[in-house]
Amino acid sequence: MATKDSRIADARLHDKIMSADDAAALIQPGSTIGMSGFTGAGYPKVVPIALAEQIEHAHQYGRPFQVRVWTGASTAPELDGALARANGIELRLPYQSDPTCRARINDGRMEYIDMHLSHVAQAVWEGFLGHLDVAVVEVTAIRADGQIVPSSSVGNNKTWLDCADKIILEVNSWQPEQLEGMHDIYYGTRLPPERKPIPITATGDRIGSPYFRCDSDKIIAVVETNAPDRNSAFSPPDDISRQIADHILEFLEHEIKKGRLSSSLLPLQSGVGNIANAVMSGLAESRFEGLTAYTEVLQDGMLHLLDMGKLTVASTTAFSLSPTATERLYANLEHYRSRVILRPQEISNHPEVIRRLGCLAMNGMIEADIYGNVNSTHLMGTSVQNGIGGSGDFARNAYISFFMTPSTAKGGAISCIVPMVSHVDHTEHDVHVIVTEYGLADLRGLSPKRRAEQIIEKCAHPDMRPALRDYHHRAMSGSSGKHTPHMLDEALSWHIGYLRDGQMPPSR
Ligand code: 0RQ
Repeated sequence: MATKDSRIADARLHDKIMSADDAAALIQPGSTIGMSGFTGAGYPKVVPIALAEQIEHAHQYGRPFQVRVWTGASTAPELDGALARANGIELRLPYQSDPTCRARINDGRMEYIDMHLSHVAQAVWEGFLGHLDVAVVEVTAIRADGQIVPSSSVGNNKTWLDCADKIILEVNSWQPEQLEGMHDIYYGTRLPPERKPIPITATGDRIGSPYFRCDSDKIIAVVETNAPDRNSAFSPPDDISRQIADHILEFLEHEIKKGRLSSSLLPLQSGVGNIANAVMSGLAESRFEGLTAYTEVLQDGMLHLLDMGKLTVASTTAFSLSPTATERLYANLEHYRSRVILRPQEISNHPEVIRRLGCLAMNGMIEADIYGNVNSTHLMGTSVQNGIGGSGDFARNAYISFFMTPSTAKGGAISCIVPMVSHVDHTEHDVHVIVTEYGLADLRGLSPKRRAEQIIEKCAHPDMRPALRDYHHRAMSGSSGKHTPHMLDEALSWHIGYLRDGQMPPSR
């Protein structure tokens, strides 16, 4: 039964309110589950843990029990961590950043499909991913008319609610009721050939409803919770992040001088992590005004820009805030409601909209090669770190696409600028600007050989430059093709050298 202060106003659901254990018991082994959750926001807090316990219990009695888990993006230890530790995940998509999942994927015990985040909903509708059995979705409230107030992330929840056979809702009273009205759930997407233009022409446009629709007959369980999102604190920008941010700000000033940008820039997209957050801090100290953001995660730095009034509006699919920033946001939701829009990830990351608005896309990377190909996902070519996330949605369609990294990793043992990346996520065609603490290489309008000169001289660590110059020089004379000169037998020897001897570049 609903309690006095229940957020479940739809009386039809009152006899479906139950404990997490009872709800999890309704999930069958082998199910495909669409769960809410995007960068630690809006994920179900208790049903996945209860499910993990039931899986462990089944395994103790020798009964096989695994599920396939689809989400918006990364989640939290209570979801990915708990299910992975129980050996409960057969397949995971489209993005994760959980250490236990990562270990299991990389030792071959878990299947992982690493997808562009904008592709997921359409792939489900098209049937490429198979049948969706159950949706487990955190929500803020259920209205008397059955419409649902979404939570702190939207992700793929609209698609899960529409496509799943059965639905389990977690109604989390930790999420403030004042979130109501912030979301913009667009129900106009269609599959080809019925597809129509998405009518967003400015970052702040609202084109949908504040609520999810949901067939209440499909709801098999409603679980009441009161638990915080996983909010991790950001470390204050270190010197390297600050230097990277400074190079980007200087570049933006240069673009304004050239008349290619105005002082309100273009809608900003900023990826996950401390470097992206440092760039936002740099923007706070800059002279730029009237900024907007069309992005997929709203981090602390962007909230600060909103507070200062420098950022006028932010469109996102999820919050990814520290505990203190969450407190600030949740204490002032009336103020932020007209300035923040939460959209489904198929819209926040939609190539059509990103191209139309002309976003400035800023994403982290693991390594770039001298010709500008970028690896965002793989360590040493074979182990996945997180996934491509939304970086590809934005990079290919941005007005300017930036990729940022410290020049070296592992205490200087690994160069993040290499002759040939060990895995390609973003090709040379999608990468406009590469930035490290040493400088910024503007690759627009340059042929491969000219790009190599810029990347080596501006971005590589000075200790790594002689070996990179030497490689490029020898490749220019020894390569069979002179358009993108490579010594193919040597191209990946940097990585091989590190794997073998723990150092790169290879000693010659
Ligand atoms: O390993 O922790 O074992 O030391 O890689 O490196 O420096 O902590 O990475 O947090 O800045 O994230 C690309 C992963 C960078 C991120 C990536 C090792 C390094 C460490 C991680 P250890 P850092 P950051 C919006 C957009 C794709 C998704 C995306 C990412 C580990 O930005 O996931 O952009 N991007 N989404 O030591 C070998 C190298 C290395 C290396 C670093 N060259 N070789 N190892 N490492 N460089 C958000 C969403 O889509 C949700």
